[in-house]
Amino acid sequence: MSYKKILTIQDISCVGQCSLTVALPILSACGLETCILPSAVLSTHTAGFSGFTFRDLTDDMPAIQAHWQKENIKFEAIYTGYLGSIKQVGYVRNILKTMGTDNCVRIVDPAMADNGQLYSIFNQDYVEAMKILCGEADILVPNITEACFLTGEEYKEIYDESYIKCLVQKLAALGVKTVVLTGVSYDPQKTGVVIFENGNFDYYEHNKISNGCHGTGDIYASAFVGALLNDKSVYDAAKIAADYTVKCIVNTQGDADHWYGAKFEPALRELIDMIKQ
Ligand code: PXL
Repeated sequence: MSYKKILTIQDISCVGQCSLTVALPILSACGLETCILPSAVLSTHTAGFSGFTFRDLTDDMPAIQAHWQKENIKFEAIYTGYLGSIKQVGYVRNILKTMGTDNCVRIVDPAMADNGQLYSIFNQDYVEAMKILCGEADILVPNITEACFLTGEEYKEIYDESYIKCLVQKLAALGVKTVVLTGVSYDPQKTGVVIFENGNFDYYEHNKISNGCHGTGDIYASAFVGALLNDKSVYDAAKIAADYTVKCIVNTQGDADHWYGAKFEPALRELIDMIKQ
C-alpha cells in the first residue's frame, strides 16, 4: 500500500460524530497520513443540538499556510468539508491552488445543506462562494440538496433520471470534471450514488435503511477519499464508501439515544477489508 499525505479541512465538532472526528479516524484507518486544518471548533454539530459554541478559525488560516509553505509541506490530496465563513472559502481556494503536489487530487464536499435546507449558519452568499470553490475541485461529492443550491435547480424528493442528469451536468458546468452525487433514490426501498466521470454516467444502487443518520455525508466522503487514495477507481471508491456507510447506519439502528451520528468505528475493519480486496 502506498503511503500518502492528505490534508483535510473541516470543523471540529467536539461531540456529534461528524466532520474531523469522522474524517481523521477513517482516513488514518485507510493508511493515509492525515493532516488537518480545523475550520472552526464547535461544542457539538449544529443539527439538532441547541446552544452550541462556535469558534471560527478563519483568521488562523493564513499563518498556518505560511508556516507550511516555509517548511515546504505539500499534500498528495486535499479534501474539504464544512467550512467556517465566506472569507475562509477564499483562503481554502488558495490552499487548493498552492499546497498540492503536482498530481494532487482535490476533493470538495460542499457540506452546507441537507433535506432541502441549508445548515443553520449558512446563507445564499455562502452558497455563491462555495460555487467557486466547487468549480476548482477535481471531484465534487455533494448530496442532492447541495447540488440544488449550487445549481439553482428546484429541490425535489421524487424525481427521475433526467432531473438527476440535468443536476449533475449543471454541477459540471461550474468547472468540475467528476461528480459523485449521493442519496439518489429512484425506488422507495433503494438509494444510491451517481458517478459522473469523463462525460459518462454510472449508478450504484443499494438498500435504503428507513431511518438515515446524521453525519453520514461525512462518513461517505471520508471513506470515498480513503478508498480513492488507495488507488481504487472513482466508481469502486464510490461503491465501497456506499457499502461502508450502510454498515454504519445498520450499526446505529435501534439506539434512540444515538440520534446525532452514526456508529462508524465498529465497521472500520470492514472498510479496510473492502479497500484491500
Ligand atoms: O455533517 C455535516 C456537519 C459538519 N459540521 C457541522 C455541522 C454539520 C451538519 O449539520 O453542523 C458543525
